[in-house]
Amino acid sequence: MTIEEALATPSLAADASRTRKVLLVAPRFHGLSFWNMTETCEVFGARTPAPPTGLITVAAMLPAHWQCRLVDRNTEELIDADLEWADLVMTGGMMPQRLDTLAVIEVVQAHGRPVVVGGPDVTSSPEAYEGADFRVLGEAEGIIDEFIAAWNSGDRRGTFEAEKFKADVTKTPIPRYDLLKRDQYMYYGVQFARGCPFTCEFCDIIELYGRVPRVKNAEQLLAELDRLYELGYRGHLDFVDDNFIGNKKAVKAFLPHLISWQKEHGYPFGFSTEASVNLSDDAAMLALMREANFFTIFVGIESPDTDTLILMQKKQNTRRSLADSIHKIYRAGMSVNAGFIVGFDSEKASVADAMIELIEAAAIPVAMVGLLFALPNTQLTRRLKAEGRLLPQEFLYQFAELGQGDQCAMGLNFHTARSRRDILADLKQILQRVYSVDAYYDRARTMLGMLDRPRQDRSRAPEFFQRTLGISGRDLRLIGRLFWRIWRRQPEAFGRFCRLFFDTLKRNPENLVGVFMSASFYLHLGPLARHVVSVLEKRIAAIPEDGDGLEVFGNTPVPSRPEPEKPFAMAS
Ligand code: B12
Ligand code: SF4
Repeated sequence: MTIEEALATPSLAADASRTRKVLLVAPRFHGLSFWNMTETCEVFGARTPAPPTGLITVAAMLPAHWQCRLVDRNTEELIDADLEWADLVMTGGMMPQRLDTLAVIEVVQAHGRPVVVGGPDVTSSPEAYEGADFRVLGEAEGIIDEFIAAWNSGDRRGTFEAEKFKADVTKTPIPRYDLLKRDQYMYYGVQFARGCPFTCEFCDIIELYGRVPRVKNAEQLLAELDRLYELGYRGHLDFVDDNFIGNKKAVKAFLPHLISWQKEHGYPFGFSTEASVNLSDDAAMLALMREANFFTIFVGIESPDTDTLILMQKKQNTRRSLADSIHKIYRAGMSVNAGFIVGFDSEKASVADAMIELIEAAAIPVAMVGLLFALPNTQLTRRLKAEGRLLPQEFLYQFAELGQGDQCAMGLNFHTARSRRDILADLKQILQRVYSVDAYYDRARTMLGMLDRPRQDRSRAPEFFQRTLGISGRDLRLIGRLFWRIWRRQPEAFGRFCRLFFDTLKRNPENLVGVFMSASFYLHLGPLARHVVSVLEKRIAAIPEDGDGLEVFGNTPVPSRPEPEKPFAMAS
């Protein structure tokens, strides 16, 4: 039944016009992770890096007379009173949130409330969420109206599946940023495009959002910025696009509007995003992004080995010097964080030295190096399954029990081509080398030496410190906190940090923000690297000399799903 049909039925029309109270619950991310940036968040006075942009986007699609509230389990507890208030709970997210999503479903149902799940993991693995009352699969724009109509017509169970890649993102409403509590997050997300034109074998983006990037229009995106500005938000905004330059023509048409908006408002926002490395080939794009005030880019480099890049279908990373490409981005004024993966079939021998050399030559301080993980619903997973090499999902839960392995240490959910022990040892060696204090700060210094941040006209900025130093008052307070925290928590890095700070202050004060970012990331990444190394050591020790190469913990190689990391106690 459509909304129009439902409204034509008198009793249902009365029901449809009733206010509903919808509680959105963002599930907690499981375990320690490269991305949860715990220590960095503490410096920023935040509790988690970023808000659940998907859930607040869905909230904006609900009928205007429905009331919404958000509880983010990464920053606060879900209490009885929240559930008693709600008529309906909506939840869901990505894979590392699955255990908590399942726990939320149980608790909500125990309170006699219906629960709707959606988001990338629900879409990729709907079978894991059969217990939910409603499952909404795919992009909500294409399907949420059907759910609303079904709910209004009295249905209390169902699965709704959007047609793939058909959602018209030019109709996506402004996310309900008003539901967020500002101090809980380091940065907010905005989305311009969905989808990526490339076909990397391990990636689920193209399965979830398609290969033809769909973009919002400029007015729509600027209206989102207006809303954030009105709400008083300033500072870091992440374009959560899968590949910001996926549709270059559309982005180049949009960026001049973004630049004008930034100029008119005195540059209240600094942007980050994710882009493929061919960004470095496009001088015009780099110049536009620089002028719009993009300050950092996440790039998937994956491997130093050309054969491996070809096997994973990442041809855009071949036929180039990866280090030179990264340096071009630095010279355009943007720092680079990059992803690297170990464990591909084509690795003939150790890749550790080559990967370390590349990370050092490119001077990438924040390098996310992890084990290959076959995500559900990818070309890689289908191939491994066909080859009989895919391990059951439960295999990985045992590493979660090893003191919360993060996603970097949780990979290899398949029978590897190369010795498993050697792959794990490679990752261990890489992390030990690249995250020593000296190696990290050396890369940060080299990167900052190349980084050419623009000097923007900030005369229209509303805050004094933004006009003079390009730093908001809030950020300035955080700098004091950063010095104190490094002194207390990472005394071994304090000397290197101070030297980098004073050098940059003398040579290029525009780059000071880069110094603070690098140092605050290292507060998290230094200890995280040591933790991951300890998990890898346990994994290596659990491989029997004469076994089939898989880790064995206790008597059962494949244990059942563990309980959620924190017993889901309700606070009243
Ligand atoms: C930003 C982002 C992050 C941020 C997280 C910010 C946050 N707090 O959410 C960071 C950088 C921290 C991150 C990390 C990771 N991420 Co991530 N991330 C993204 C990215 C690029 C954008 C997410 C976003 O905001 N999208 C914008 C919103 C509007 O889209 P959406 O969430 O899909 O929501 C739509 C629908 O899904 C649906 N929907 C969403 N929620 C709900 C709920 C209900 C009830 C309903 C009805 C519908 C619904 O409706 C929305 C509108 O259409 C996505 C890719 C993508 N395009 O979404 C990957 C993605 C979500 N990440 C992914 C992964 C794997 C990870 C990591 C594990 C590893 C990695 N790739 O680095 C880590 C784990 C982090 C951890 N702590 O453990 C996968 C998830 C795959 C899966 N099957 O679950 C994705 C899909 C892509 C990818 N391969 O990287 N990520
Ligand atoms: S370039 Fe990035 S988003 Fe695009 S397919 Fe490859 S890994 Fe996925």
